[in-house]
Amino acid sequence: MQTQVAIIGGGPSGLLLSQILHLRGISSIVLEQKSRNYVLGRIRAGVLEQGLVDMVRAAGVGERMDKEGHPHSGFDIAFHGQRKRIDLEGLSGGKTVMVYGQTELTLDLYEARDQMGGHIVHEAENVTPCELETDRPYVTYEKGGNIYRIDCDFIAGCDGFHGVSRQSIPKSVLREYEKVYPFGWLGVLSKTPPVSSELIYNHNDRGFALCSMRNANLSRYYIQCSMNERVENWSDEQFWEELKKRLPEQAAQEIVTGPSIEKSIAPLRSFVAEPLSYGRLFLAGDAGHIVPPTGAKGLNLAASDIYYLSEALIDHYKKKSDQGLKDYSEKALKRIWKAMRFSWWMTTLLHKFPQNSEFDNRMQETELDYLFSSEAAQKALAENYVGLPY
Ligand code: RFL
Ligand code: PHB
Repeated sequence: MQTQVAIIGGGPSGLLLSQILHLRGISSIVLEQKSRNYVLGRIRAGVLEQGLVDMVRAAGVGERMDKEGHPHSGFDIAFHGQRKRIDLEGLSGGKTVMVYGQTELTLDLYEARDQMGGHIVHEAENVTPCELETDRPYVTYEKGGNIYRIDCDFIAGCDGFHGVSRQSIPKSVLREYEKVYPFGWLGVLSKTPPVSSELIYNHNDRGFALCSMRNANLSRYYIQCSMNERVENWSDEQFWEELKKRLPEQAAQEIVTGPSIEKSIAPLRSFVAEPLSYGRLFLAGDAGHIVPPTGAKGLNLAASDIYYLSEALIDHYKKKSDQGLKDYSEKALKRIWKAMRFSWWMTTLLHKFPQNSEFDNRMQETELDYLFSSEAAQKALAENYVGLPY
């Protein structure tokens, strides 16, 4: 087979890239290791920055998001019996975020690609990017016992943290930065009305908790748990009981609980690979970097990578300019490191760190106290939460 851009990974990064390129007349084939149902069964992000919302609309897939998504103009932080609203809109000069599930966005992208005759191969095994250093790279994969080859001009590595793309860059070229946090998040999705119309980030001596939502009758809650925790050890009752202990009194009293429809544990990690390009391979999204979910930045960073990469590819094909491709890694990494910093800061601010000294704990409390009392500090938070400019 032949295409202009071979895209490895059919998550939000790969699908969004494929859709944007299609609208500019650039062909692509998406290779996804899992089935479509498996991809659509993963419950992940829920908060979209304005930049991503704009991209989704420009890509012609914003209709359902605009109908069913919920713009949020603020969120709460609770700690030691206090609850402070961060007025995102007021503090950021009018910007808001959109609550719309990554699962829904991925479904919308699949449907758009189907309608436009997009070529997506599911259950593609042993995907291997080859000849990256040459100007005729190709990708091989296996399906149904056969081996296939796709010749292309470029390869986009959109295959997430565990994908093959990053591993194809020689160790001598790749530099990796990593911080693994000594805890995870246990998340529950339930068909219950959210406890609050806006998100609540809770700092508590028993550990962090987050109240989020997908819609008026679908709630998403998370509690910080130990790294070695197993999801089987948590009944729904135990989850709700622990969550209530970490919420402000009023929220604990008002929360509506019910059976979980999904329950999973996610480890918390910060990770950056440099550079994000090697020859004709370009990494985007979780393939190149991971943030802990506390700042709601993972999917949004994937979107800004796709913004820079799609512009660069469009310049290559339409303006015969390769400057964007040359600059891609450096440009994307500038924004990535800032989101890394913000996600690390939010994580450090709000979680219970088992190894912390009494001094460390007082610093954390003082940081929260300062945030609650300083508009300048809240402004910095809001500016980052709604998303730095592309
Ligand atoms: P994905 O979504 O991991 O998709 C990669 C795809 O590549 C496939 N793949 C392969 N395909 C072919 N060959 C191979 N060898 C392959 N290896 C892997 C995989 O099957 C998969 O389909 O990466 P992508 O597209 O870069 O998207 C990134 C986002 O998924 C991720 O950053 C966010 O979900 C992170 N995240 C959040 N981000 C936000 O912006 N806001 C949030 O509110 C937010 N909340 C979250 C989150 C992530 C979480 N978890 C579970 C880690 C909450 C949680 C709990
Ligand atoms: C979510 O709704 O899944 C969510 C929201 C905000 C975060 C992380 C996850 O910071």
